[in-house]
Amino acid sequence: MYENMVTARHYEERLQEEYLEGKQPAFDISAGPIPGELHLAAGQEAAAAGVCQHLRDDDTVTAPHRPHHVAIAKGVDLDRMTAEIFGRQTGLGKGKGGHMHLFDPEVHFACSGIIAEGCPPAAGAGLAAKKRNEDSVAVAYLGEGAIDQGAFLESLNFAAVFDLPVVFVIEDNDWAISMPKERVTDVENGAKRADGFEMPGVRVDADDAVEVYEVAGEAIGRARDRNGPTVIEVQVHRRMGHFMGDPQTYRPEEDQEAAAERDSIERLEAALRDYGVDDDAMETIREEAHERVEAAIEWAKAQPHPEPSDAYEDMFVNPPSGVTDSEPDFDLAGGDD
Ligand SMILES: Cc1ncc(C[n+]2csc(CCOP(=O)(O)OP(=O)(O)O)c2C)c(N)n1
Ligand SMILES: [Mg+2]
Repeated sequence: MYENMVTARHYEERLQEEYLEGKQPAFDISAGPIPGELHLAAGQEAAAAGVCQHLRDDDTVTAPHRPHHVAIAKGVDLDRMTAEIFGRQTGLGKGKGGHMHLFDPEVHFACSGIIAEGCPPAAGAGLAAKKRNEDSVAVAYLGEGAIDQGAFLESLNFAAVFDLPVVFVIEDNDWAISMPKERVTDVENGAKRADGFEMPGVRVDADDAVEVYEVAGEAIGRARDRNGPTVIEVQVHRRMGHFMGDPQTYRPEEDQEAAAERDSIERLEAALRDYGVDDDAMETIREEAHERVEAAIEWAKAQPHPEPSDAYEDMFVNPPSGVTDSEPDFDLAGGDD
């Protein structure tokens, strides 16, 4: 868990540096080696590491727009994920999806920029496992800002009715962009959403990886043993803005300071010391994590960009009604239409 958490934290620190290159001084979001938005999850690593530690490659994980810590904990290929974030041809999605759309079929991982969108596919993966008589499970991650979404509530119902092996993990970082959760949600404890579907709902009040690990172990064990779904909510802390470049003018300074003080990585380090792990061993893990991150970034940046014509590959096209088998005829040089 420590290895995953420090890898994710360092990865994001490095992405931040790369992201800002060329974007200043006026913050041109399309400039630099990582074009587009970038949502960082620093401060949320415990929710990823504590849950994914229990998972196998054939277990499914879906994540939202803030996916790096979860992808790393699930074992997504770091090189190809990084190439995707840098928009390169050898990226997981051939450089077309960017950081919110990472898909790694090898380890059954997907994420999406549409919030709560991962819930129905996770329920689908749970249904598939049940029908195939396999003991794999599915985990859907979502933010506290997504718990009023229909996709989440319908997935809870579906998973409950069919007793599916699904665990819903809410990362409560108190904010949905600039919206504090108390202004939009009637419950303080999002795990209570489970009550309406007669499934267990557990909240982990501190972003404590060990506690998350214990709670998740029980939920995933239940799912694997065919005893149905669970909701887990973990209190995490958003150390950064909603996305890179967010000036956070809406956020009280005390809140930002509190998030910076409660560091789940330091908390785990203290726990590891109590378990008898010495600082040198942790330092070695950190050094190895840093090397892995540097190697992934270096590899990704040396990869080719997609060709402009690649934009027309791998697309779903809805033909106009009445047209069923015509081949699209695109003229890249700028033809008649
Ligand atoms: C269905 C949908 N509505 C609105 C948005 C725009 N949007 C992107 S992130 C976000 C807030 C998400 O907050 P939360 O779920 O708490 O996740 P966090 O950003 O805090 O990790 C919103 C409203 C979206 N992506 N999808
Ligand atoms: Mg949130």
